[in-house]
Amino acid sequence: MNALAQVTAYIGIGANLGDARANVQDALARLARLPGASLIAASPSYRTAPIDSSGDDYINAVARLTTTLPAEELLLALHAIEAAHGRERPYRNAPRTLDLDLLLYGDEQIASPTLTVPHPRLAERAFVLVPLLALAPAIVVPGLGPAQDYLASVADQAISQL
Ligand code: A4P
Ligand code: MG
Repeated sequence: MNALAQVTAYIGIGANLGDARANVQDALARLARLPGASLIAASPSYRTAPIDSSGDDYINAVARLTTTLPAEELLLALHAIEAAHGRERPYRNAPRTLDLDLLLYGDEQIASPTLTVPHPRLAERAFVLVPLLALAPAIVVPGLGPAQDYLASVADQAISQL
């Protein structure tokens, strides 16, 4: 019997509507229950100023999973968790109860109509880089190199650990 290959994936979690802290915690609880995935670790939560977005400060965190789900199925599972939080999409970068982004999926580079991995704006955002590096200080982003190398370029973005 072949064991299904386990892939390590990193999920970016963000919320700035409703009880954003609780939404992030609940997202982690739902990720922990996801069939075909195991929640291995979660970063601390951070309060972050909105970037290219409006409304209240965000709460952001990053989770590390191992999963046997193909990347597109994992994305669908993330959408289902967002939907459970009543996520609406009135316009791009609108304030949101919960946003789950697939940041990294093993060392794969994916460019399909519905999925781009690594997440295209990952290295431009302190709200992703800081929690990601808290979980994985030596992480290398396929196509970009060590995530650590991009920290200095986001130093002007306000972020504080809760
Ligand atoms: N999609 C493609 N690739 C991916 C991926 N790797 N992960 C597609 C997730 N989704 C991916 O996403 C739009 C479409 O992108 C999806 O249907 C999926 O097929 P969305 O979640 O509906 O829309 P969005 O969140 O507005 O877009 P996106 O691209 O996730 O926005 P960003 O660039 O992630 O920005 N400021 C702070 N402080 N904290 C935040 O969390 N988040 C954003 C969202 C802006 N500013 C923020 C924060
Ligand atoms: Mg998103």
